[in-house]
Amino acid sequence: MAKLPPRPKRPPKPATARELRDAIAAKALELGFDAVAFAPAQLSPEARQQRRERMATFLERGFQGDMGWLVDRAEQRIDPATLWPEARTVVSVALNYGPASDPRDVLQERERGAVSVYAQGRDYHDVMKSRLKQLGRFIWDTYHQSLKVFVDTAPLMEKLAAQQAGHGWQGKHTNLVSRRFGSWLFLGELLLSVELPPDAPETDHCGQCRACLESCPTDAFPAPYQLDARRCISYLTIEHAGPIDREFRAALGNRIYGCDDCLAACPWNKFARQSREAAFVPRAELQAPLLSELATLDDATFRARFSGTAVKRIGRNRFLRNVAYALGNSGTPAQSLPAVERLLQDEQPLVRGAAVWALSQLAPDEAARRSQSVDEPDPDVRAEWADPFQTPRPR
Ligand code: B12
Repeated sequence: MAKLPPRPKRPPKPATARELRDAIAAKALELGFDAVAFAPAQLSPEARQQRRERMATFLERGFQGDMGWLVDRAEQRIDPATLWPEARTVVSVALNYGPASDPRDVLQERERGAVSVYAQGRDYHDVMKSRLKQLGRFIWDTYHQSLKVFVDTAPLMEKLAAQQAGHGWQGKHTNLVSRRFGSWLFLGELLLSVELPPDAPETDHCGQCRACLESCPTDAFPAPYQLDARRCISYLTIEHAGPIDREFRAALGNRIYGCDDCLAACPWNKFARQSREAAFVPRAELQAPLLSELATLDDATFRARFSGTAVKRIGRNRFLRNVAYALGNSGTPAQSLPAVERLLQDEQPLVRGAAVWALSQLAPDEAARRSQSVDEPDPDVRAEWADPFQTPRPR
């Protein structure tokens, strides 16, 4: 939550609730948001109960995996008013990050890495937060209204807030789908202590469609509208810290940071348009980078190359782990093996362990031969060598 600036010296501009709402909406669009809408911050008892039950189901089934922070403040996530009891209005803003072409095209280029669309430009957290703060400053300076700013990291369910404000609906892939922007919206919020006229919530338009559910390479949707994050490639490549379970390694393909398959499969994307946001123009180094080149990154070059992007958040070791699995899936031993050899010598056990698997995929006989005489200090990496051809565990 961002801190409020000091109280302004000028007296507040008098405004009716409608005028205030219109001024906030106009300012948000002027700041470059693609859409802005309003919802009440107070939930009805029925809505609160429904959210509580759905959250409980998610957590009981362990769908959050290692994301313990989803459990820690579950009650606050359910109800924005528990975050800030004076909150009366949620201002929900959205930024379009629609790609220029189908992000799944790069999945065919197996010697290159696929970075999901949301991470190819500048880190959206920074872009959203800076604009939300500017919007907050405008409201505070002009109207002296108390407020709090949120994006992503706060315990607030942003998709539900956006659905309530009418930006779209939570689709079967669990993300917000918009009639105007398809699957490609970033979300952010500002809470206000003043009550403003709300927009109408959006209703579900998924119908009988199952395109997103069927597109998932790891079968991460146990049911429509439910995601088992532990199976989601986005979670596995970004949030999960240790080695990725063998069951998923082949399915990762060349995805080295996040996944767009369920988003890209949505038929509502036919109404989507390319982002007009300069900050989200894909960086050359994040558009289909060569895996063999990424394998040479040390901590300093990783940081320098991905400075200001979301990729930097996962750190060099986790990123190189993903690169190693992708090299194993490249199907091009002649090109990939030198990079795998390099990663087998890496200082980090996480990276070495993933490289053992890559070797077993690209040169099985060589992996079997070397596994007979391994000099490896780390027990996890030794376990990878002990049986590099282990079959995946059944689900
Ligand atoms: C944790 C998290 C993740 C986790 C878990 C994802 C998830 N589905 O929750 C992981 C790491 C997997 C992830 C991945 C991605 N994320 Co994320 N993530 C978040 C975060 C921080 C919290 C979401 C959360 O609270 N999840 C907890 C569970 C309980 O929520 P849920 O899935 O919505 O579960 C609900 C449904 O199952 C529902 N439900 C159950 N039964 C039924 C039945 C019906 C009929 C209905 C309607 C609903 C329903 O009830 C549950 C509780 O409300 C938000 C930011 C935020 N603060 O909201 C961003 C956020 C959701 N992520 C975002 C993005 C962009 C992504 C990725 C696309 C990134 C990528 N390309 O790799 C993927 C998409 C994967 C996917 N299909 O969801 C955006 C989504 C924007 C949008 N348009 O919706 C957000 C909002 C960030 C932002 N500020 O823009 N993410």
